[in-house]
Amino acid sequence: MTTTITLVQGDITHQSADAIVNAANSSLLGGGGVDGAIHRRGGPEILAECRALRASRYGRGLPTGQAVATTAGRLDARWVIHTVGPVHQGPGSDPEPLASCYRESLRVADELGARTVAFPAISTGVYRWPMDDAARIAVETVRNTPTAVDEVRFVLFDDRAYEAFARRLG
Ligand code: AR6
Repeated sequence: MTTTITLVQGDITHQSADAIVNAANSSLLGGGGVDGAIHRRGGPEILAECRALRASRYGRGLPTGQAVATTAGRLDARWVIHTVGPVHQGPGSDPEPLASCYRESLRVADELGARTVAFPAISTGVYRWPMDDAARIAVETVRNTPTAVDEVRFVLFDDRAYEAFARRLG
């Protein structure tokens, strides 16, 4: 089974996919950036499920590098997979937690039976991960993770992000 990696520039909340990945924070209760956009456009059903997950499984929050799914409310998707990226700590930051976000999101996607998965550039906004390095980690990790997902689509918000990912894909 081969996974095709595609690139799109735009707003991930306008994508049609089986699963849309959210660059969340460990509270799972929303925030700014792509997280805010997903909750705004997806509607209150997503937040209600996140609250239920907090109450049942993640009383201390979802740890960095892990992923969990909810339904997708009004988005054109079946599921939102929430993952918590690491905050960049400066030069020499450990790439492993960011790689883990991609691996764990794909693991959850496989559990759900999702065949198309849209990812934003996790950690490259509020969490300040340098775009080129984040693109390298994202592309390498997806290429090296065995999965039944047919299409991994990176949805990049601006030119700079799109170009960084395009360079990595080659
Ligand atoms: N579609 C696609 N990409 C987007 C969109 C969108 N609608 N909006 C922003 N981006 P960020 P993080 C890009 O800050 O760095 C939140 O408050 C953006 O340009 O959304 O992982 C959470 O609650 C950037 O390249 O996520 C957390 O507290 C990328 O998405 C914290 O921010 C990620 O930027 C997570 O920070």
